[in-house]
Amino acid sequence: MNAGMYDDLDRPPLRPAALSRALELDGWRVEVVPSVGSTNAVVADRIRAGEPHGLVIVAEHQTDGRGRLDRSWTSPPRAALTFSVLLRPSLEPDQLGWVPLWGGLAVAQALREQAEVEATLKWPNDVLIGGRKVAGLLTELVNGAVVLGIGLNVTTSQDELPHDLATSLLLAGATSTDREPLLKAILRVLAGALGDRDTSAYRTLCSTLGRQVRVELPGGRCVEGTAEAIDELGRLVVDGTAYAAGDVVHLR
Ligand code: BT5
Repeated sequence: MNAGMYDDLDRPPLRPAALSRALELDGWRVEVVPSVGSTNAVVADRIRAGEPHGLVIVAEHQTDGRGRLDRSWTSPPRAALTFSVLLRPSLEPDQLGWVPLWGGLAVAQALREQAEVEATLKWPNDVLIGGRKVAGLLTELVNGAVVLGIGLNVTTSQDELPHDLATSLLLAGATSTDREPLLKAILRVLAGALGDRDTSAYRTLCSTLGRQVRVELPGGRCVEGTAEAIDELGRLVVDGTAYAAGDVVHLR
């Protein structure tokens, strides 16, 4: 498919006033911006300026979308939901590692509910449909507050995606590709997940558990083995050793 086939009818803009009215009731303050470098960077600046919990910055387009480890996140205008949430949760220190996992869980559960797709999670928080990545999350800590950045491919075509292991809701046959209800569902489920602090729902949707995996560790070292568990800190346990960060490849 060619990107030029998509026009405003296929990718309608978000309606900022309606969205922020609807989400205000749940305690979120939503701002929609037409174009920005990275929504995570905007929220980080707002944290430094003292902004309280609950701000959500949504960009119709990002010119410098960021992934983890200095990688980038790319998406054509209005084809995706790209947004960052400012969280100031009062957590026990051992719950901090769960925040990114609860973020991924919220996206997966909202997609199951709202778009009727079999979304699962690749540890720590890639959201997959049929083994392909539909959403990625970038969590950053800034002055003790959390920036939870979410990129969800909605109507992106295969040509517009960076590789074959990426997908979008449209490509995966979702029953809805309407970004407003999707965003509302994600934020509603996220508020619930942060409130419940339940660690079992994540394990249920985590397709990494029980798999043979390769973990590419931050220093460049790799380990291979069986993903046995998620421990109480949210770390992935592979053959008896717990890892707090890394890129996981599902081997089979
Ligand atoms: C992630 O990084 O998956 C985190 C992505 C977070 C993006 C959101 S958008 C809103 C907020 N503001 C930001 O600036 N960022 C957040 P990582 O696991 O490192 O994956 C990055 C890799 O995924 C890249 O190296 C590409 O190979 C691939 N990639 C890039 N764009 C993609 C897309 N649209 N869909 C699927 N994969 C993509």
